[in-house]
Amino acid sequence: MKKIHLKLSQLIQKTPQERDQALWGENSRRDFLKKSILASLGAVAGANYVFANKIPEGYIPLIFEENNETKVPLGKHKELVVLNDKPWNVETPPHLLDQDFTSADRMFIRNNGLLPEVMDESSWSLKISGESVISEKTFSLSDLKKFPEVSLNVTLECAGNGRHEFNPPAKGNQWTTGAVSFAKWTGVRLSDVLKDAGIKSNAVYIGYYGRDKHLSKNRDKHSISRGVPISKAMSGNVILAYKMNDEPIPIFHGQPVRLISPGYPASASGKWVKEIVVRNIVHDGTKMLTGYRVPKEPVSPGTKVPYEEMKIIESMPIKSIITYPKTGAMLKGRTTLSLRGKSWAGEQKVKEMYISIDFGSTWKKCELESSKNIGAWQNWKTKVNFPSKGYYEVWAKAIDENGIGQTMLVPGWNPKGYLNNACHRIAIKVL
Ligand SMILES: Nc1nc2c(c(=O)[nH]1)N[C@H]1C(S)=C(S)[C@@H](COP(=O)(O)O)O[C@H]1N2
Ligand SMILES: [Mo]
Repeated sequence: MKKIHLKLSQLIQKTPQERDQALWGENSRRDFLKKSILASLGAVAGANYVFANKIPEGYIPLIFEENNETKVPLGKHKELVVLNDKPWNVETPPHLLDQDFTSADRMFIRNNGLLPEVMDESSWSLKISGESVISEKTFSLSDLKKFPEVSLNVTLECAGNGRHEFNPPAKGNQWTTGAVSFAKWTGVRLSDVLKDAGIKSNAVYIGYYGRDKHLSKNRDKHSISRGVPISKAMSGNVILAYKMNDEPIPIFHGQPVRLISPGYPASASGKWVKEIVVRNIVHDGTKMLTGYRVPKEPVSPGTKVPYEEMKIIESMPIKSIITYPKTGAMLKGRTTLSLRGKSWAGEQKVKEMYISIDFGSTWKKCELESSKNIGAWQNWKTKVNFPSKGYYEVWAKAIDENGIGQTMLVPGWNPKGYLNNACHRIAIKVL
């Protein structure tokens, strides 16, 4: 279980040493948590845990979690959370994702290298090359715009979203829930462009190269170069986008052209793209072999797994978030609350959405919007009635069209901490 920072001043009058001893001492941790949390409910929450008897053994109510405060990059919403500024890695608190489409100022940033300079659109070009292309070809932006224009509503989620919960911890950005966005992306189908250059029958994968620089500033090194299987590339739902939410793409998100691979880890959606290679092998660009893979078979936490025993992550798993209200909301003088949020399921659709206010004992079905297109998130909403004053948590759970649902707590451990699709939870107090 991850290390919890209790807000001591609000909890019990102990020194930090005594607290650490109590939390991490050999035999007493679980007992301590259970007893002290339940015993000090009044003091901390200022209210009763109405479903205290339903709280799973060892579960730590959200009210004990800490926030951090940081500076955000230019143009970004001040409530975004900066995990790293070299390279920029910035996440979005769930309540800021309540919009229909995530606005540019709220969109999370995941950079592996250094931000490139803003490019003059008239000098931008895209090269199509690789062993499995019939004739290498270069397209200007106006050449590209001659292909039919398409728009897709796409959820982009970093495969490492939720990594902070894995134990033993995985190296890398400690994303909580905020490495996800939803935007309308407009551009042309990658398949139209590839057909124009001509694809050999031995093509198995495509890979992208972007204009961002490697952290070492070595011009021959790429910070990341990933891709998708040729079947996905040719499916018509992978696009070369030049607009985001009907505007030119902002520099942080790939100006002027970005690949969009709906349903896949967002790392397959290359930003600042300058070249697409059509490969006769599974693309072996930077972070294809070593990153974005999970064990083929479940492993016990902490196991070292060689990359050959792992598989490349393709469609992302079922997931959901509560975007309204914000965690910590207080209800004064009423016991009903409208809740809403988003759910998505990689290349699948979300079939059902549920919430629980009693730590997962009972689940209430929510109203769920149908999917706009492959890779789009679906809005959900519901109303809940809280039986009395006190502290509650709302847990949200989505189920995909194959009947696969989210786990309540962290799912299968993997060395790099990918694919944590545990239920999102928020704290509510009814006063
Ligand atoms: N060229 C390039 N493309 C990239 C990246 C990058 O570092 N360089 N990061 C990838 C990863 S890991 C993610 S999660 C998404 C993040 O997209 P965003 O920053 O627009 O939210 O971009 C992907 N595309
Ligand atoms: Mo990512």
